[in-house]
Amino acid sequence: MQYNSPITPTWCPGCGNFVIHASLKGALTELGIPPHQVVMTFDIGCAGNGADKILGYNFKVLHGRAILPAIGVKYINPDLTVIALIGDGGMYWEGAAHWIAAAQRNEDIVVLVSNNQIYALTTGQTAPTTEHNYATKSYPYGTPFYPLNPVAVSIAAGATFVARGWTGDPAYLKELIKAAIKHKGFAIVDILQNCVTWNHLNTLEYYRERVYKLDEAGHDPTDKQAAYQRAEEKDKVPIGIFYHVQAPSIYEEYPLVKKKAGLEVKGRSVSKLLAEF
Ligand SMILES: Cc1ncc(C[n+]2csc(CCOP(=O)(O)OP(=O)(O)O)c2C)c(N)n1
Ligand code: SF4
Ligand SMILES: [Mg+2]
Repeated sequence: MQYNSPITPTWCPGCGNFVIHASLKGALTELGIPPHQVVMTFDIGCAGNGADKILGYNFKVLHGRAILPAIGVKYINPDLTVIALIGDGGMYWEGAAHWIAAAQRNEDIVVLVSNNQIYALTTGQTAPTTEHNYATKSYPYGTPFYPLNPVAVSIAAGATFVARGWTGDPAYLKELIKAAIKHKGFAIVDILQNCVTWNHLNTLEYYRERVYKLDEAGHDPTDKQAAYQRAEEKDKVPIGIFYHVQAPSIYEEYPLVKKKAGLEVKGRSVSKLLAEF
């Protein structure tokens, strides 16, 4: 496959990140997008360690900051496919302000969240999506608060494409990623990712008993209230596209933003600055 990297992954055997990368490679390949037209920004953490495991113009950034360079790249070259890959800790806590702002502004990027419901690389601390009462390194007597709902918050913030995937169904995940890439505007796929080392509650078996597909349940992704109701379900876990509408991106609303960001920096041409650099 043209996206395969020669670097051997260091993830634990059975880690859901293998599935996410396989689904992403399949999605890009089936959409006919070559690696040189893709820029991927990787956060810190096990998810972030995928930066050299898939070909593309990839780079790693500080924890919680993967969205910012993605937006910058898209401003300068809107023809590129720009994808930020982030863990649940980096996205929903350290990077939460960037997540909300990018959704509000309908920035034209794709965000894929490896949501293993734990801080994995730092050996198993409570994350924003950790289940109530689950005992972790940081809360050994059980996580005292309730998990954040990434789908509901993304919709409320203004995201125009909001989906949930699961590493137990790679083919379905690939289709969700393809739909996110094709979407014009802010697209987020919260991916329930099994972490075999630090999350012994939300396993593949746990979700296998609970997941169902929204498109097979007659869900209308243009219905915002229905999307919220599905997002709030607890006993069953819907996967698929919760919310999908077309809305102007920040470029279409404010063409001057694109012109200024893409062509000039304080009155000087970007190409001239780059030549000097
Ligand atoms: C600003 C900052 N805070 C904390 C850390 C330490 N740190 C490194 S990886 C990590 C956990 C990341 O968890 P998550 O984003 O969920 O990714 P995962 O490892 O679970 O894939 C943390 C807290 C850091 N590198 N930078
Ligand atoms: S600790 Fe968890 S998330 Fe990290 S590589 Fe291992 S299984 Fe994957
Ligand atoms: Mg995590």
